[in-house]
Amino acid sequence: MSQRRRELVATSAHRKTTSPYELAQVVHDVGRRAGLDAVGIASAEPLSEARRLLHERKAQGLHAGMRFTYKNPDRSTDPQAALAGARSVVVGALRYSRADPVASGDGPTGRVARYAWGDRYAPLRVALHQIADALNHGGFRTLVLADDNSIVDRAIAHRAGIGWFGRNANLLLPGQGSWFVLGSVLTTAPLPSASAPVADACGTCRACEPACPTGAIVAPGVIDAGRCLAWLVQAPGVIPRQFREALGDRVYGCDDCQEVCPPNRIHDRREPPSPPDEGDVATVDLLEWLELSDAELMARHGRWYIAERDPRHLRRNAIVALGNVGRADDPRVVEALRGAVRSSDALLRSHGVWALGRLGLGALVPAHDDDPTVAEEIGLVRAEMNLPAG
Ligand code: B12
Ligand code: SF4
Ligand code: SF4
Repeated sequence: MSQRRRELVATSAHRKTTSPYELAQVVHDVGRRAGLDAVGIASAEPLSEARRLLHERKAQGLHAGMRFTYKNPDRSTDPQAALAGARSVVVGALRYSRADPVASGDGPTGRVARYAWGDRYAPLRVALHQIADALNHGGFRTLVLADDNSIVDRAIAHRAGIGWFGRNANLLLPGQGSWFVLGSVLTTAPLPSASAPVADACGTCRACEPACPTGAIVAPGVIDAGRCLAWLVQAPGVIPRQFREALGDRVYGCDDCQEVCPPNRIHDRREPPSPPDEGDVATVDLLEWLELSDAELMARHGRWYIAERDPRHLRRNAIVALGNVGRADDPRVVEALRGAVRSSDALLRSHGVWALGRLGLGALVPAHDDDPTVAEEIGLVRAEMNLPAG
């Protein structure tokens, strides 16, 4: 996720005499013409089940310290807290999957999850604003929310009859799968909402559960964020050691539980995804990444959710990926990791020590470090490689 944005669209003075059903039709038409793949309408009553789940998962520690919608569950599940007088929520979904790009470059690369290849929230917002304009024209107030924590998007989309909750927690659209970003227009308009939610269509499928590299799907529809790679690459601080190998070449996001999902596969076979958009970033050159300045990294990837807005977390991810996919006989990889263990930043040093150990280059690991986390990592790597303690 990138940075939070919200916009209040001005109230129009003149309310047109259009029935709620006609207005709902206008909303659907405008949304589809604006490029949305699905449009649904929900009532703006509090999302009491999602609220219960947020509190429950927080109490169980499954949120792993995430803030987002967990920061204030009572607000993020109440549309009226975001827009006083809200009566309906129009939900839009926009497909983000694109065909795999042709690989380029000869260095080790890091993988970016599909939702982050390009900014799909920008066209989503444009489409949602067109819906908002139509409602404003009818004299109603609106608030566009996309990539925002003021509402639990999947829960409101489910209520709007757009899709069902998969066992991997994603919202799947019937016949279309889950490669969608979601956004909403909160409005004071009393629109007719979906008559019934979409029925579960996972059926007997269980494909996503064993496909998760870290066992983060702890129960159907329940993700332990502390194990989910998508969170671990965004979280501040040290990536827990037991998940570093599973991270593989990922530097941002994780798609495994969606890649294996039959509705996604069937859809992509029937309608092959369009080519990547201009500027889409599906992979990054890990060695180049480690050379970039803070400003350059943020200029390239600043719209991503980066812990503390500090690009050191991207470098940390790149170092782990380099440990997983770099080659020990590639002098550029060795030099990059030597640079990491010489860094003034203990976070990078400790992951650099791990990466050297992972590549069997324990002999290059320094004997000592004043920082306790780095010193502990050095001790572990030396023990794993049967090297004498420093
Ligand atoms: C926090 C967050 C994360 C966290 C935690 C994810 C999580 N599952 O909680 C992390 C960083 C790990 C994450 C990862 C991803 N995220 Co995210 N994330 C969010 C965010 C900000 C809040 C989600 C939230 O409130 N969760 C709270 C819990 C209670 O809800 P839930 O886990 O979504 O569970 C729902 C269902 O599973 C269902 N449910 C609950 N119990 C049960 C039981 C059964 C049996 C079943 C079937 C269902 C079910 O109810 C819940 C909703 O009420 C939303 C944006 C937003 N404002 O809503 C995006 C959002 C959910 N993320 C999104 C995306 C794209 C992703 C990733 C695919 C990105 C990636 N490739 O790396 C992964 C997918 C990981 C996964 N399998 O869920 C999209 C999802 C679109 C979709 N089609 O579903 C959203 C909606 C952003 C957006 N606006 O488009 N995300
Ligand atoms: S995003 Fe990756 S780590 Fe998270 S639940 Fe899905 S497969 Fe597991
Ligand atoms: S992989 Fe199967 S069980 Fe998992 S979400 Fe997709 S259809 Fe449902």
